[in-house]
Amino acid sequence: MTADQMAERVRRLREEIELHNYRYYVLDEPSIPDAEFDRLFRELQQLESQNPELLTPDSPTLRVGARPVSELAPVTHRTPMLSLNNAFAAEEAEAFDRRVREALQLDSVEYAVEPKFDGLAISLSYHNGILVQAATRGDGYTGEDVSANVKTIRSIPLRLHTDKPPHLLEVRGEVLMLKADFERLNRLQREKGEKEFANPRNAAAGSLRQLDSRITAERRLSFFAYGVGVLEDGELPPTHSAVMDWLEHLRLPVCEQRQTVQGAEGILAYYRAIGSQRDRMPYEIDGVVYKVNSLQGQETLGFVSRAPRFAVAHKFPAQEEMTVVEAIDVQVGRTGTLTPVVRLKPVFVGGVTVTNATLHNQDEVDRKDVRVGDTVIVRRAGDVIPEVVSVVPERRPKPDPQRFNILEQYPVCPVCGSRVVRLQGEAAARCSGGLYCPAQRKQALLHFASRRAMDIEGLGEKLVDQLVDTGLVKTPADIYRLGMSELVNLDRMAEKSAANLVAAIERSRGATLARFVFALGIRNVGEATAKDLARYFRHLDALKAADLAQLQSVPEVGPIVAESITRFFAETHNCEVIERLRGVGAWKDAESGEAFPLLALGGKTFVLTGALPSLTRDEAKERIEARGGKVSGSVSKKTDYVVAGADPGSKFTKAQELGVPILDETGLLALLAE
Ligand code: 9MJ
Repeated sequence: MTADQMAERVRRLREEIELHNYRYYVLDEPSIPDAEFDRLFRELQQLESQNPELLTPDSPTLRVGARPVSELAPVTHRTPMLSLNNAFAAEEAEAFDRRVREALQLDSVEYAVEPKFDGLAISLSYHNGILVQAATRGDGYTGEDVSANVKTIRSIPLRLHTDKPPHLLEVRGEVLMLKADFERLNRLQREKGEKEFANPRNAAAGSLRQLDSRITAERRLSFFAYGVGVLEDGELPPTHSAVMDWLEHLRLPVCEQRQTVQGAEGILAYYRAIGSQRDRMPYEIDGVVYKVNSLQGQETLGFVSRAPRFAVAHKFPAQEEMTVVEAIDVQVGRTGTLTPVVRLKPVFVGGVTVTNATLHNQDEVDRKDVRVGDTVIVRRAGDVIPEVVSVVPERRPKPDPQRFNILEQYPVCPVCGSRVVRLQGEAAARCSGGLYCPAQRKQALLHFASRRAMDIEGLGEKLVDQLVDTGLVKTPADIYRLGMSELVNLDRMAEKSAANLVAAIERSRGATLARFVFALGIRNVGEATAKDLARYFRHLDALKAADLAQLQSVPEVGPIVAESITRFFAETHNCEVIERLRGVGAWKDAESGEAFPLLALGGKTFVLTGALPSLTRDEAKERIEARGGKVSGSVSKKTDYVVAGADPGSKFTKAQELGVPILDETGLLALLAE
C-alpha cells in the first residue's frame, strides 16, 4: 500500500466503524456481527500503531481509553451551564405556564417536553465537526475536563455527521447509566469484592470522573443531548424541538420520548404519561422538563438569578429518602426462610409512607452493614418492596451499635421456637421447624396433600388457608381428624364437596413409604430421592435412625441431602407429627421386618421398550421398583436389563449394540419371582 492508499484505508475504516457504533449504540439496529466489527477495529488499531502520523482526535480507537491522568483539568464554560427551577405539584406547573403566558402575552404556549434524566450534565465541544472537549457541569461556571472519558461513550459521535460543520457547536446533555448496565456493574463489583454503587447516578458519576479512562471504557455509559450551549458560525432553527431534530441529524443521541404539547393541559398530560412509564424505562428519570418551544420566546423570558425563566423541571415523587432504623426483626416465610426486616422511622418515599424495608439475607446485611440506630437511604421504586440502599456512615450513632447477625439474634425461630440453621452454601437462614412451624404450615400442608405426595384431591390453597386460619388444622396429622361437621361450616363448602374431601382423605391412608417420605417436605428430598430412600430403608424407623454415613450409602444421596434428613428427624416436633400420622395409618412400611434387606433387584437398572403382553408399562415399573430395581428412560453401558415387548424402538437396537441383556415379559417375571 502506498502512503495515500493507507491514509484512505484508515479514513474508510473510521467511517465504517463509527457508522456501526451509531447503528449499535444509538439506533439499536446493528447490521454486522460483533466479530466483524472487532476485525475492522483491530485493523484500524494496527494501521494507526504502525503509522502514528495517521492518528486523529476523532479516531474510534480512542474509545478504549487512554493513559491515566493525575487530575482532571478545570474547564471554564463559555456560557454558564445553569440548572432548572423545580416544580413539585401540578399547581406549580400551572403557575409556571401562567407566568410564561403573561410574559409572552399569549393565550396558549407551545412547549417542548422531555424526560428529566437522572444523570450528570456535560457539555460537548465540536470544533469544525470534531469532538475536541467534554466537560462536566461542575458549579455551572467551571467544570472538569473529562474528554478522554467521554470519548469512550460509544453513542457520542467523535465527528458530527455533516458536510458543513459549524466552527463551534457546544452540545449539552446528560450522561447516565442504564439500569441494566448498573446491575451488571454492581454484580461485577460484588464478584471482585469491591464496593457497590448506591444507584445508577452515582455509578455514572464515579465512572465519568475517573482519572483512568480505560476504566470508564469498561463501564457502559449512555448519553442524551437536550440542548445547545453555544453555536458559532451557524444559525439555530427557530424552536427547541427543531434544534433537537437537528442534533439527531448530526447523529447525537436524543430521547425518543420528546414531544411538543400545548398549554398547561398538555404539560400535565405529558407528566402523567411519562410518570406511568417511569419504572419500565431503561434508565432512571426524576421528572419531566418543560421548555418554551420558541427560541425567541425563550430569549424574551430570559433568566432569573441562576435559572432560565423559560423552562422548569416538574419532579416525580422522590424514590430515595433518608430515615432512621428503629429495629431489625425477622420474618419467617412460607418455606422457612428468615428474612431480616428493617423497621424504619416512617418516611414518605416513592409516593407512600414506608415503615419497613427488607434485606434479603445475611450476606446483604453484612454487605450493607445496617445496624439499629443507623441513618439509611431507603428506596421505593414503583410497586416493589422498599429496600435499604445504603447506610449514611457519618450519621452512625456513637458508640457503634452492634452488628446484626440473624443466627446470633435468632438462634430459634421467632414463630415456632425451632432451631434456626444456615446450611453450607446457602445464603438464607432457615427455621428447621418444617411441618410444625405455623409460618410454614400452609405450604407444608399443600405439599403434603399434593398429587405426587399423599394425593388428597380437593385440599387446595383456599381450603388450606381456611383450615389453618380457623385453627382446625395445625399439622398434616390434623387432616385425618376432619369430619363432615367441621368441614360443612367452612366458607364455600357444600355438603357434597365436604363428603368428597372426607372420602379423598380416607383414600390417602396407607400410602407407600416413598409417597409419605416425599409428603413430609424434607428439604432437598424430592420425589426421586424419596423413592430411593424408601427402597433402601423400607421402614420409616430405619430411615429415622440412619446416621449421615448410612444415609450417604444410598445411591445418589450426598452430604447435603443427608444433612437435611438428619436435621428434619432431630426436631422432636416433626417426630411427634409423624407418630400421630402413624396412628392414623397414613403410610405402610414394607412387610419384611429386616432393617436393610438387600432386595433381589437392588441397584439394578432396567429400561422398558415396546408393549408387553400383559403388564402395562406402569405396572412393570412398579414391580421392578418394589424389588429394589430402578427404571430409566435410556440405554447406556450402565443399563443391566432391557425389557422388550412388541415393536420395540431404538432402545432395543442400542441394547444389542452395547451387549445389554434383553428380557421379554416372561424373563422379567421370572427375575421378579427369584
Ligand atoms: C435533564 N436533566 O434531563 C435540561 N435536562 O435544560 C433536560 N436538563 C436542561 N433539560 C436546560 N432534559 C438546562 C438543563
